[in-house]
Amino acid sequence: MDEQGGGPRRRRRSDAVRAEAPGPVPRRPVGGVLALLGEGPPFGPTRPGFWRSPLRGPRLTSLLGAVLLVGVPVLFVTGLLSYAAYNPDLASNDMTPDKGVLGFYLFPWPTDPPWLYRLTQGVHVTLGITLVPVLLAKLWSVVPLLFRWPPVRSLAHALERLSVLFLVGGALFVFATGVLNVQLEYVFPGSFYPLHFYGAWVFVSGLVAHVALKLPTMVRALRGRGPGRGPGDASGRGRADDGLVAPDPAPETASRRTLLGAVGLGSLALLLTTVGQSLGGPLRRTAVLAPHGRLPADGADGFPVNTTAAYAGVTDADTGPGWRLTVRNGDREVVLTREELLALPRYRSALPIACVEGWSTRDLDWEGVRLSDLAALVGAAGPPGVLVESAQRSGAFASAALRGNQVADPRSLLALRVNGEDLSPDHGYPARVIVPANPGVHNTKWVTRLGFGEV
Ligand SMILES: Nc1nc2c(c(=O)[nH]1)N[C@H]1C(S)=C(S)[C@@H](COP(=O)(O)O)O[C@H]1N2
Ligand SMILES: [Mo]
Repeated sequence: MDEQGGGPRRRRRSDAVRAEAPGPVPRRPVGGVLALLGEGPPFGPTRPGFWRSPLRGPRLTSLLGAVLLVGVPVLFVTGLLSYAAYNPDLASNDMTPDKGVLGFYLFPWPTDPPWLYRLTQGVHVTLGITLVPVLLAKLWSVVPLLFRWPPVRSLAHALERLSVLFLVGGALFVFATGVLNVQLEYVFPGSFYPLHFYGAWVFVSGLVAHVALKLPTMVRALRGRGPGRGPGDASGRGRADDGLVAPDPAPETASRRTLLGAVGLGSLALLLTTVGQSLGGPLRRTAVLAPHGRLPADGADGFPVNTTAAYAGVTDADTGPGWRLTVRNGDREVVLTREELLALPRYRSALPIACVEGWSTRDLDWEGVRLSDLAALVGAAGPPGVLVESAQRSGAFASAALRGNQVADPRSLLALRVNGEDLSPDHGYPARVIVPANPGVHNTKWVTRLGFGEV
């Protein structure tokens, strides 16, 4: 390895200063601090000779970048849609009260098509997990730039590096929080939603700046012209002046094609061990990397359980014969037993459950009382939105607000039965909400109270 690093350059600079010594004290050029940094001694990974993989170069980086350039916008859009699906402008649903202008695009989440959230969130989680190897390979391909000396060469360069900080920091943060949320529960200080939401905006603003700066280089490298494949460089590794190509490469032990193949295989493996949680059926068992999207050991009602009654602190006393449903609209209040609910007109809806974690079910056969009928029971015309409360005493999922269009949809039920049987305790017995296209988390289980107009 090149132990001399930037030695000669440093010597030359001090010579220049000495030559001027007899005259007036030399003024540093614009950006004295920047110049000072430039005189720092390259050491360790800041030496150009430190990074020696012959695979790095504009073409590898551009190929990986192109994949991310297609994938990340899909992740961003489906992520924003997921946020909109929570109807956060209903105050009781808002997990990011400081979102400010970042909520500019919010719109009332529709109930059609009923599989909408199943699709958008399935794509979001599956694609995010699948892209992890591509992201890591992309970061590996540019890591020498992180240590390039001098760290800052000009104001423009400083701004570019700041955008890269947003980009890389944001990307690592968003991917890490996303994966952790799917794999574990409640590992976050506060809530996952604001972290992931704000992180995504930081990531994407860095990405926009980065693409604006790098797109021409990427296109040139992919077309096989420019620094990507200069004359006399049939390898496509590019000329050594872009900071990606090792000036002193180690002997090649694997080709760039092998590296790309390994990344692709890694992504494929992640895809195949994740996507079953969204496709369901026999494939659900293949979702070994999606712990919550698999069937519980007892196979309760044949579909996954998000939170068990025990975990939610809901006891038999809460849901036994003493259970009552309170339906309220202003001063009007009706209290019903489960028998009285069962005696109301009952309807059936074929609807899936689709969790923010990406898992979802086929259409299940729900049976229960229409939310719009319960609104009418207490004279709530419109109908207005409703605040749904459960027997669960704490936690963000103990209650959720639904919008008027969700209450009005004739397929929206306070479900009492599923797939021909009474709800199991873990699926929300005695009564739970099911609304088309609703994120799973708002299909509240163990419902005890419906407050119409209280959103
Ligand atoms: N009261 C209450 N309702 C809840 C939850 C909860 O934790 N508490 N989890 C929600 C989430 S995140 C999902 S995905 C669905 C899952 O429904 P299931 O467990 O019946 O499959 O229930 C929702 N209803
Ligand atoms: Mo969920």
